[in-house]
Amino acid sequence: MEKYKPKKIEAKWQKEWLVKKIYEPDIKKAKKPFYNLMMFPYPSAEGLHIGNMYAFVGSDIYGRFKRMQGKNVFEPVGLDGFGIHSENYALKIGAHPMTQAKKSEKNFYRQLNIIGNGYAWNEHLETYDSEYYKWTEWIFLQMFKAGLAYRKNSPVNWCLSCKTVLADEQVISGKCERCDSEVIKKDLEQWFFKITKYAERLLKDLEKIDWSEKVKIAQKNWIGESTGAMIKFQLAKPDLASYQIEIFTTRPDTIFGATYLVLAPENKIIQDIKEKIENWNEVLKYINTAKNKSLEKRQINKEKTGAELKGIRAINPANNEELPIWISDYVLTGYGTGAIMAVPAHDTRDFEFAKKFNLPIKMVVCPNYPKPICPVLDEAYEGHGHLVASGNFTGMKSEEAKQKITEFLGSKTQKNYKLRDWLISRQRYWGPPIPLIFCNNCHKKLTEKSQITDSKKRLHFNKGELENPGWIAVPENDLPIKLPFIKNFRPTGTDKSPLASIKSFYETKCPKCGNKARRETDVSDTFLDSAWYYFRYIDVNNKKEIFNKNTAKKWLPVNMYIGGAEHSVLHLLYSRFLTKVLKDLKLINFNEPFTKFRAHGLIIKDGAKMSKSKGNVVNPDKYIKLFGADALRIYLMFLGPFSEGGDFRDEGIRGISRFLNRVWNLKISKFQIPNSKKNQKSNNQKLEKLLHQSIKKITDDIENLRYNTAISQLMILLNAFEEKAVATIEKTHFEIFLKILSPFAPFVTEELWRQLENKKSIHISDWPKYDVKKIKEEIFELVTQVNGKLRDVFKAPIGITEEKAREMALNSKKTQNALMGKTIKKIIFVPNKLINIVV
Ligand code: ANZ
Ligand code: ZN
Repeated sequence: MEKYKPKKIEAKWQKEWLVKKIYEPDIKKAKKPFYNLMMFPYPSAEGLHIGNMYAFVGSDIYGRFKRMQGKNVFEPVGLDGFGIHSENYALKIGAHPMTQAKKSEKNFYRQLNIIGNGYAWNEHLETYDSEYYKWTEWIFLQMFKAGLAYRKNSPVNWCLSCKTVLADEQVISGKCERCDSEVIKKDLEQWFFKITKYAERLLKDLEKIDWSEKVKIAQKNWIGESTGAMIKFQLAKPDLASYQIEIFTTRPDTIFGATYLVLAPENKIIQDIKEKIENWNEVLKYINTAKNKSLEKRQINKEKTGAELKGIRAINPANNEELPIWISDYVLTGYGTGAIMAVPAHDTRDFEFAKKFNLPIKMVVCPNYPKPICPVLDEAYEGHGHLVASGNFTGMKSEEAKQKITEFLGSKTQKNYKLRDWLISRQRYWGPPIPLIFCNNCHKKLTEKSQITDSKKRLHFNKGELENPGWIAVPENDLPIKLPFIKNFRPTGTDKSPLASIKSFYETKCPKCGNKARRETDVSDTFLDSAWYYFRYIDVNNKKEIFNKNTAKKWLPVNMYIGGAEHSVLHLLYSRFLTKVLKDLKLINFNEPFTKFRAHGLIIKDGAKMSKSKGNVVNPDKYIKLFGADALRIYLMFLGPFSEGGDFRDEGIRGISRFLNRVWNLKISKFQIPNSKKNQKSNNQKLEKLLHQSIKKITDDIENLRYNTAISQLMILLNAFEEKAVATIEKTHFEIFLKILSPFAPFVTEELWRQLENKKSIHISDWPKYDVKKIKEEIFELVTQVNGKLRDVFKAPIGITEEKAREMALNSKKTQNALMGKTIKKIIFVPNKLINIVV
């Protein structure tokens, strides 16, 4: 008999599976569709490392399991090869991203084949393929037409190393999500998607989806809903009386304790009233230093800084007191109104600021009412209590006063969100062009008053065009706007993409009026590519539409989505947003893209997360060559619970390889055909019981992604098969064993299964069911009687001795009560049934 040679059998089955297309569901006709998806990878030519493989294999095991349970599993794969990540890699190795992409793709797909995952290769897709990005552009157009894409000048995040703007979600603790370099603020005009319009829905619908809790919490915090009021403070100078400063507060109940206002340095009103600011030079200086600090830096910065707007005062609408106005970078632009009323007695940040600049601190919420002896504050009291020194509201509970004071000021309670709009344009080369054109002529028409109404009618401007005068949508028939091959693709470091110097690209005609016009030369953020790919997988060859509606109805939303938790507020939020937009565009009939999401753990190597930037990457190829993909798969899944990851130390793989060798040899040494039940009945019974217990446990474990414990059960089962007492193994038993091992080790199980003369692949066979009768624990209910009358019942092991049974019976309170004051005459014991005490 042959030895176990993983290399040989793995190559053989890889080929065979591709030819027989056993992992291709019938997309149109499938009766029990199950969309099993792994988060979109963005590999470079360095390819898959063990950490990536860990995630992919974990997702695949689940898919294989569902397939065997009778579902038509769709497990597509592709790659996100557009974007800064791939472009940076090309820059690093001195290649062109367009040629590099093809190399990376080839290597990546090769690796995906050898790890043994059951992919539906017919539906692969790559984001840099113009057949794909045509639809990414199309989505941009729909957003624009629906008024969900707009251009705005504002301070934005700028990565010094990537030389492009970044969305807020891409700035992690003040650093670039991609390259870890410092992010500063720049004033630029950029394209944004109105994700804030969906804040409430994004928050509410979290309740309806089955996702890892930590991811839901991260999204909730990022969306950051708070309830409060907008309150207007009039400026005090008679000639400034037409100016108002609007603030957002979650604590309107504390308004009588406001002792000054603070504006974000960027707040527009400062520029409007600068003539009246007596110390303008000092204020301007402060504004300029604040400008370049990233948002995170401002918040991390403990030492409060600021400048007073001298000569200007605001009137507190609650008591008409005049308050000084300051600017400080602890107030953020883009949140609320970019202005606050400072209540130092009840807000820690205000307290620190007041202490530093010697501003009054006035306590208005007292925790120990009705004895309004307010404690002397050495820190802000942020809790609730009763109002003091608050005019007519004095004595009222602060929670109640929130509503009452809001009404009294003629304002309304409202919700506010931390979430900001998605900055979508990038000053880079390697991405889908933004399908818009700027036309000077149309700009004029839409801004010169006399012409507006007339042109609007004549030229049928859409919502986006009306809201962004001069910007014209590319006609859908002209898509895709192909990204040209250009030699100098390096980021320029200015606010322009390298495409801005390619005349043949940007020179064009206005689709509305035919005049000379200029294409947008920024490209869109990669996160747009990956926010919708799961819609395209189901219909990759559709030339006419983004996807077929009926096919989408059948397959979506994704049933099981597995991926990294680091995308909690990036990819996972953008995808939810885009799905809601597609719903509103009536392309789909559901609100959430991923019904179930589970975050996988991370693979640690030498104490750090395995990643290219950490330089601790392990390439799976070497291990696959040595031990086979099956061994590596099991080794990885055995490291710990899938949701927690584990520490990669390669010593363990040998052990797993031995395990697979034992499985292989088992067949040789103990296999018996045909099914004969004559010998060793009791041993086989024991084995059968363990087998059925294992089916139950492993079914349950896989469903809950506890792959590590499923594997230990398989090991226990193998030990039992190998026991000396078991001389032979029944075919059906061994087949069951192979089936429950197959999601973990698809190759070796397929080989052994076929050697048993099965014609069809094990991977499309039925998942075994366990027999409840066979796993019943060997216990019975011991009935306890006194004079033939039932007094108590115990669970006892079958075969319990009379002595033990007697002890149990006599220890029972109920029996003791019945025996009270009586003498025992005799005890009758019926094995495995009852014990009767005669008195
Ligand atoms: C007065 C007040 C009194 C406040 C008090 C708090 C406690 P959330 O939404 O939970 O983060 N705030 C409002 N806009 C701000 C901005 N742009 N930058 C920095 N801080 C801002 O908290 C909202 C509270 O944060 C608001 O309520 C405001 O301070 C501050 F005893 O107003 B509060
Ligand atoms: Zn025009």
